[in-house]
Amino acid sequence: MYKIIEFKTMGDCRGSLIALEDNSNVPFKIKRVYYIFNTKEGVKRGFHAHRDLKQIIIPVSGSCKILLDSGDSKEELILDNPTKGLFLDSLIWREMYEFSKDCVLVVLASEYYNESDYIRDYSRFLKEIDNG
Ligand code: T46
Repeated sequence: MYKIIEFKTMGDCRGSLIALEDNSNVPFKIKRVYYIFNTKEGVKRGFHAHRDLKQIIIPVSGSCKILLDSGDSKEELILDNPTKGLFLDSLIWREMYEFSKDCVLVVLASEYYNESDYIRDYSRFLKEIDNG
């Protein structure tokens, strides 16, 4: 399952501000935050799913495309709005590409980094969702 979460923007004449809080506009306890930036032209990232991890991806600057694959259906989204976060539940295959030069993705994660939570092989992903 995935969905777009629209964040409330606090704005005044100086500009805009968005606050993210556990179990409020973020539907899990945030254990880790990382950011992806300076992605080179033509590079593709992702190509994995997570067994348990939930995340929210926020394009705080620039844009990229993301292909989301549940095993049954695929959808391509454009991430280009810092007021909208993409919530990704577990067991969604993702591929990211067409990063603009100024693209910065901030990612909020429900768990600490754990390589054994990654499914990096697509046929293994299909098997795990079938058995799930
Ligand atoms: C995801 C997408 C959206 C760490 O050591 N700690 C971390 O917290 C993370 C996220 C990564 N790493 C290491 C693992 C690799 O050696 O950093 C390197 C790059 O990670 P990766 O190749 O997994 O990067 P992406 O952009 O393909 O995927 C990342 C996240 O890993 C992943 O969870 O959903 O962004």
